[in-house]
Amino acid sequence: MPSEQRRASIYVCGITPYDATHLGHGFTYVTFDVVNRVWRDCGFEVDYVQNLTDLDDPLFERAAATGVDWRGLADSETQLFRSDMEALRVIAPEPYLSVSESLGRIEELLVHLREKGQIYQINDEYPDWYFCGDHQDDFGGVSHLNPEQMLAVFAERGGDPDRTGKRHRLDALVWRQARDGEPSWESSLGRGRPGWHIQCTAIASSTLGVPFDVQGGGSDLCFPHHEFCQAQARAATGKPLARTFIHSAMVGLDGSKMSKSEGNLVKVSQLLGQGLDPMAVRLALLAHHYRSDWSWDGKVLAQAVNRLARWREAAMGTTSVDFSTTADQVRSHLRQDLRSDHALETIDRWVESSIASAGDHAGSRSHMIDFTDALLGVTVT
Ligand code: 5CA
Ligand code: ZN
Repeated sequence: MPSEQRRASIYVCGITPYDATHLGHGFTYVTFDVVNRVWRDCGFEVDYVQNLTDLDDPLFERAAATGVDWRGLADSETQLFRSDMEALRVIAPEPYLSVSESLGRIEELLVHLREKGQIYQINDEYPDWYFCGDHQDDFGGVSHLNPEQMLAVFAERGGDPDRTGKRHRLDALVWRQARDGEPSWESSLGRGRPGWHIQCTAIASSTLGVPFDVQGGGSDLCFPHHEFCQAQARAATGKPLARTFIHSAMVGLDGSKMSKSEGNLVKVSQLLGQGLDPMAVRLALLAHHYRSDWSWDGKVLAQAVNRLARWREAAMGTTSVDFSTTADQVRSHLRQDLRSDHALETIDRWVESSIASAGDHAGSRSHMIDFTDALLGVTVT
């Protein structure tokens, strides 16, 4: 729970813009949008920051493979992401900072870490910089993995445990020296570009201060990404980056994780392009608890379309059923464990009894409309 009265802060890891927003991203950002809405409903002023990973290998590789300019690819995918989020009624983070406009913040943090002896340069043809930190102290506090598990996951998720010249196999790249044909920038660590984890550490700590309340993202970011963000901030400031980490579950398709690299995507823009109501997509996402992995299929969508139609019917009709008790129950489901699935079922019960009992409780109808709009981001009018 937020520690400062009336103010809460959250940093959610943003997209790498090389392909369109899929339902897995949609689930993650709608989940944190509900966190934002629930906090606001509790009376907090919310500081919500998000990054855009517009400098990273997968983006450069996709641009090279398809023969397009990486900047153009990043810009057009970012535009599409923003319009998808708007359609899904996700409240926009502020600031929303790209890595390319945050190079100064990243360099400042790296210079500080260098002064403290927390990063070192490899002695070979490409003298890249690595974060060594203190691997005994608190490392593992985010992911709770043992060293063996860490090594395995590190290799799977972009790490380079076997790079020669590293002091420790888990040390993370923080500044990659320029290679021919790769985009690079001048800096006091040499010409190059930042590694992944340090990007988020720098953007989050410089905008929100440390420690802030929550760092969020999908569960695939727990290790190594969030573990390293936490370790780097601690090495730089002596304080944790975030007090709490929240990870949303993975959305799959046909039994495997939906991911750009696997290519098994259901894109938000595709569904909307087929004429699907964005509120049905939002309801389909909200029907799942944020900590349980789930798979997208036709049934999930059909249920959401049907649910939206029932909610709209109730919102447009007359009712004799008071909404206040329903509102209290929904609040409590959301505040306790972000049980959006139970919240929707609670509203379903009001909707069905409302449709079954026409009356003249007009205040209750408008209460329901405003409430679902504010707390769940679902418009039913
Ligand atoms: N740019 C980094 C974070 S700094 C990144 O992970 N980008 S991403 O485009 O791959 O993912 C964007 C967000 O969506 C991340 O929070 C990620 O954890 C989440 N995400 C990715 N795939 C899924 C999925 N299948 N289900 C749920 N969330 C997902
Ligand atoms: Zn991140």
